Amino acid sequence: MIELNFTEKQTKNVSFTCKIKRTLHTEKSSFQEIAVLETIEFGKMLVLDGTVQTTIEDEFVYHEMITHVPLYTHAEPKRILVIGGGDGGTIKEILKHPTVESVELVEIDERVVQVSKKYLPEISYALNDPRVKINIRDGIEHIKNINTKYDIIIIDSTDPIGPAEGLFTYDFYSNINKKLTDTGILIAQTESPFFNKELIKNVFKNISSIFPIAKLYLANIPTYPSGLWSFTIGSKKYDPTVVNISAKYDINSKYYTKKIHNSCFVLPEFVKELLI
Ligand code: AG3
Repeated sequence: MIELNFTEKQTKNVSFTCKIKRTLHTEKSSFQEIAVLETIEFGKMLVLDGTVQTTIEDEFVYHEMITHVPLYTHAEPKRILVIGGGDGGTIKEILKHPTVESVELVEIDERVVQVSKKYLPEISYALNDPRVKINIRDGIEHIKNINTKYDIIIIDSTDPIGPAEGLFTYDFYSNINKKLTDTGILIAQTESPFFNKELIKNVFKNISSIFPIAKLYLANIPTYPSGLWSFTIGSKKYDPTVVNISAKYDINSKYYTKKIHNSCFVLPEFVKELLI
């Protein structure tokens, strides 16, 4: 029997391999190499430039955690902007919140949206919701040029190499700060505390120098490098660790719970050390 495998080289010295049934799609867009694979353990998997973005089996951890922590922290999230996230997984979680009136997705690569719509409807279905506006544009340019303000801005980016590099910079966060309302919240995916220590340190330093409240939280995502993943919040008013969420509406989720909202901010010592 022929055995097919996909391998992501997570670092120079560590690789992640999983057995696949077949390749559903590959192409080279103007920005990156896009692939959809059918894996045995994780179901369909979206791969950009050789790195795992999301899979049917574990997408819920990342998409719930990048969304529900900031949206439950805010008293009344109405207008949301997602930068990146062309697969639509974050959008599907945002729309579970009854206060949300509009969501804008700013994705640089139109092909990621189209491929996700075609091959990953389980994740991308909410992209067709009437509350969602899709803008195919560079997030950095968008943030500089818009006149609207948002309650929450979510940076659902790829790794800080290639098209997403500029999405991890001081200037970008500071421009985002200007496009948030007075009670606004920024949330960014910030990689692995095992493999991206310098990045986490820098991002946290930058976000804490721009926002009065900065916090980092963790979740377990099996298909991402090291499995332990971080998210960083910058908030103008609401502190995600003290807000009383127990009184709030309930939503359907598989990873996020109100208890996890509080516990995800409890950090191991080696992670805490990155934040000083
Ligand atoms: N964005 C974060 C993916 C980072 C994974 N890194 C890696 N495999 N080296 C996910 C986008 C999902 N909407």
